[in-house]
Amino acid sequence: QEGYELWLDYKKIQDTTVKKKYASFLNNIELIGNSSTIQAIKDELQLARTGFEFENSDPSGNSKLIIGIQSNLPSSLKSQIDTENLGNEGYTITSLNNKETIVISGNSDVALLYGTFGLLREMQQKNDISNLNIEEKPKIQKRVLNHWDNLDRTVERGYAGFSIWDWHLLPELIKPEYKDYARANAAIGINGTVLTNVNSNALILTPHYIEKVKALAEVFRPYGIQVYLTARFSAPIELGDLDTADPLDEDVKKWWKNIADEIYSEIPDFGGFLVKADSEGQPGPFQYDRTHVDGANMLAEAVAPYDGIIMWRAFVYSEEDPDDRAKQAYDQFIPYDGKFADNVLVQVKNGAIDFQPREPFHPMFGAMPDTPLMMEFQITQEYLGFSSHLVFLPKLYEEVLDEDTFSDGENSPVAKVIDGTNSNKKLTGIAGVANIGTEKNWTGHPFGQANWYGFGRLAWDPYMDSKDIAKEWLKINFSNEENFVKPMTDLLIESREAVVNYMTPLGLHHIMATSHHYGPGPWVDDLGRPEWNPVYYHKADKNGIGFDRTSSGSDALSQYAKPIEEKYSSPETTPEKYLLWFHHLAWEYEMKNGKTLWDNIALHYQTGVEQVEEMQATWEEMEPYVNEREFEKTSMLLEIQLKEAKWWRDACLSYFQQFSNMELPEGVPEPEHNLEYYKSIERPFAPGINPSW
Ligand code: BDP
Repeated sequence: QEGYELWLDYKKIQDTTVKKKYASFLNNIELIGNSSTIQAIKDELQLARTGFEFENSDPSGNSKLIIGIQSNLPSSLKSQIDTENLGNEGYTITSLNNKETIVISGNSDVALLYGTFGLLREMQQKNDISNLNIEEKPKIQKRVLNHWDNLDRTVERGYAGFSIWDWHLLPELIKPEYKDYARANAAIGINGTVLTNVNSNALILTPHYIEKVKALAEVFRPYGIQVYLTARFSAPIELGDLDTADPLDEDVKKWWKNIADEIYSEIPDFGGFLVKADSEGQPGPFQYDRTHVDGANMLAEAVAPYDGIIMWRAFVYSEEDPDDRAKQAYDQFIPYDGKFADNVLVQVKNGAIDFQPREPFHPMFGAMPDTPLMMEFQITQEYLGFSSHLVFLPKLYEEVLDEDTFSDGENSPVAKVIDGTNSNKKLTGIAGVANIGTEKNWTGHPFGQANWYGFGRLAWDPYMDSKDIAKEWLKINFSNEENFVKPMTDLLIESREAVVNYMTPLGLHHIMATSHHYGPGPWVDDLGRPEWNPVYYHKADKNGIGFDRTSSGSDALSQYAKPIEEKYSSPETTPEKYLLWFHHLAWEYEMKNGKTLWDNIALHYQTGVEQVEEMQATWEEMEPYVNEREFEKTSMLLEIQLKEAKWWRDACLSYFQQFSNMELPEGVPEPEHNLEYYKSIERPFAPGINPSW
């Protein structure tokens, strides 16, 4: 009822024919092997049988489900199952023996677990399983959640309660949530989790905490999930008795090696470290006149003997650098292409500013052919209405993954950069900043779960269609009836464009209110650093609006490949969705539909509001398919979303209108209040704020 089960809610199967068919396999299972992962498979199948209510169905007929790694299969089956190219995690699900046998196979027990979840997913969607021939293999190696969880259990930019890691009671108390978290992640192919905030606390590296981390790692291990931690660069000073954290200092190197030795002696499959250095006040190598490469490679050396990796973040922008913030990460990192150690991934946010409702892809993708780049998406909705707005993020992720970087000629989408296709990268990765907390349903908004789910699915296969993901999730979670799935798929897909429209249409960005980033604040101009202020990003004045990133402006455009640079250098050929990201244009500028820029901005805001109204109308019809609590909760949340979409529209249009001095076009209502009113709205409490900005 509360949504705690996530996508592992094995609901009773009503249709008797379907039920009989599925039960005939699940009631006659041969599971080959003996490990904690095999036990996990067994447990999961039992949960499914109970949930589906198969227990009392006859195991009639000769149907059988066989699960085993290829080399362990009975010889009659072995020759029929080819797992040679599946790597360690890929699996096959095959119907054999006149379709009376289903075989799940692969090369490791974890592959079998993935295959089992694969089969259960088919059943949850009530798909036909009579002739299966599924072959799946993840396209990206490190598929990782990033928790921005602090040791005091607050969650930076977390809107679903407190951290699920109960540090106080670990390692003695192992909450059932830990295992359920692992199951949910394994079911969508996530194989790593960074437990702590990128703005990190060195204490996590002390034996006291490592013992707790170890306890979690033990719960996750059977599910193929590795644990990672964030490493605070200044830890040798804070925890050791060193007076420097200089990455080239021998004592510092030794200190980190010791830490690695200690961690690995407790957690042999520890994944490695995620590091935010020299960014937003976090310590890093710069203080010692060293580079990102010096810092990353020093840590990489410490974990290399154990196959550990370093995920070094590229989210950097400097106070001293007056240049366009969007350019800075590229400028800082490009010179180091090819210089990072083999076990370093450079982790890059999807866009060059910061997790906006829409950004063009980060120009680093495609510009570092000799460095493995890891994608960082945000699942928690920092800039997209927290856990109160329904926004289906896989649509956003897909847009980024599909964008052509032209790095290796045409058809070099971001997906090919991060999955290694374009340059045969040995190490590949993708991260999602989690939206998980202690709320009963994990994510607060019932539809927040779809974003966690969708992130996992795309991490496994970055070429998946977001529409298919939406359908899958809707069927598993609610109902597979066409009258539900069809309109709700449209709703999910459209929800992303709705939020862009009512918050930041036509390439506008970062005009959210101060520090908490909730609600509109295009007028804010008094924050400590210029690039923290919305006015820096929209640059509205009486001559027009938008950030000129062409050669007549900051020239950030030149960081992209030539075909993009050429196309976007003129507003006429720039995709309108990115117009004001790259151009500063007059309010009267005529757009493709023959209307002025001002009219288009206003109409987009209005469309955003109308889209939320449509979402509401659709949802009203869905009552028969959804449990009462989730129905009610989502209805109330949509009401909030509508109110706030109007708030965004009215506040932004009142503000921009002072500069445009133009009337609102037909169809856009006058704001209910004056600008002063919108400016005066304060949020007395907003969760997840880093107190430092
Ligand atoms: C920004 C957040 C801030 C994070 C930072 C980061 O506002 O809380 O610490 O990104 O990614 O989006 O490091």
